[in-house]
Amino acid sequence: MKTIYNAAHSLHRAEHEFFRGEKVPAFEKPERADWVLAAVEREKLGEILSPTAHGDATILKIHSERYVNFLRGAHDEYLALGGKGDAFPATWPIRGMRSDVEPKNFAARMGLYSFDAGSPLTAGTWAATRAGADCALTAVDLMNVGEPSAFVLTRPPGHHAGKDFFGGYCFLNHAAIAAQALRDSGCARVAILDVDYHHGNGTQDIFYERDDVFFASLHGDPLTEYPFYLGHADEQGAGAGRGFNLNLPLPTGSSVASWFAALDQALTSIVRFKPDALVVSLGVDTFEGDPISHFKLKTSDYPQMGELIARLKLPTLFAMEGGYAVAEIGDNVVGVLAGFSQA
Ligand code: 6XA
Ligand code: ZN
Repeated sequence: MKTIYNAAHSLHRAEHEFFRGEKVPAFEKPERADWVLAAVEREKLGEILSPTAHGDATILKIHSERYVNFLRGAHDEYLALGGKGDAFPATWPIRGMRSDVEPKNFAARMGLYSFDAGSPLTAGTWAATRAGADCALTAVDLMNVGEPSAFVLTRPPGHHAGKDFFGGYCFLNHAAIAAQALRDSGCARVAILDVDYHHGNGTQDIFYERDDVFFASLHGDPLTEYPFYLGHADEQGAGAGRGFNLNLPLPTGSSVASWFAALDQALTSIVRFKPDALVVSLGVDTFEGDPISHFKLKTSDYPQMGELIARLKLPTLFAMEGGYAVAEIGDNVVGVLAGFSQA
C-alpha cells in the first residue's frame, strides 16, 4: 500500500491545550506522525509519496466558502490584532443566537467557526491541514489509476471538522474530501467507516442529508465521551440521507469483543449499501494505553481490524485520525494497514 505523507504536518505545532480545565502540553503533536512514518518505513508497507498540489474545488464541496476563507487567514489576522502564540475561541453562538450573520470581530468569528476551546489554531495550522487535503486528493488520484488502496498520513486529524466549523483538533475534513473526490471520479456510492474512539461528528454533519455517502461510526458513547453532543444511535440521517448514517456508540471501557462485534455490524451495513469505494477514518485511540480514551484494544488486535476491512474487497483509502499513545501509534496504525494488505 502506498502512503501519501504530509511533510507539512509539523507546521501545525500547538504548545498547549485545555484538558479538564488545566493547560497541558498538547496531545495532538508532530511526533504522532513521525512515529507512524517510522513504522511505515520499518514494516516496508510500500512506497512513500509526497502530495501533488490540487485546487480548492473539492474542498469547497465539503466546507463552506466563508469557513475556508476564515481558516486560511485566521492566524495572521489574530497576530495583526496583537494576539500571541496559538489562538483559541472563547465565545460561541449557542441556541437562540445567530450563526447566519458573520460578525466582523475576530474573536466572534473564532467562536462562530468552532465548537470547542480544545483545538489551538497555530501559525501553521492552515498550511498543514491544506496539505492534508492535497494528500487525500493525491490518494484518490492514485486509486483512479488502479491503486487498490492508499494511506493518507497526515495531521492535524479531520473527522470532527464539519461544513463550517473546527474542533477536536480538526480543521479540514480530509476523509470527507477524499469521499467527495471519489464520488467526483465516478464512484456512485462511497462508504466512510470511522473507527476512531471519538464520534466523527464533522463527517456526519457533512453527509447527513446525502444518500450517496454512507457514514458508519463506532465510538465511545457521547453520553460520557467527547464530542458529547452527537453520535447517538438514533441519528440515522435526514431527508434523502435517512437510513445512510449509522452510529454504534459503546460504553466507556467496552471489551475488545464488543468492539469487534460493533465493527462486524458496521461492515455488514456497509456491504448492504453496495459502495464502489471505502474511506476509513483511521484513529487508533481505541488502544488500551491511549491517554484520553477508554477502549481496550491491544497492539495485537489491529491487524485483525485490517483483515476484516479487507474482506469487503473495496478500493479503500485510509485517512489518519486520532491516537495519542505516541510510542505505540506507529505499530497500531501499521498493524491495521498490514493486516489489510496481507488479507
Ligand atoms: C478533547 C478530546 C479531543 C479528541 C480528539 C480526537 N480535547 N478525535 O481524538 O478523534
Ligand atoms: Zn479520537
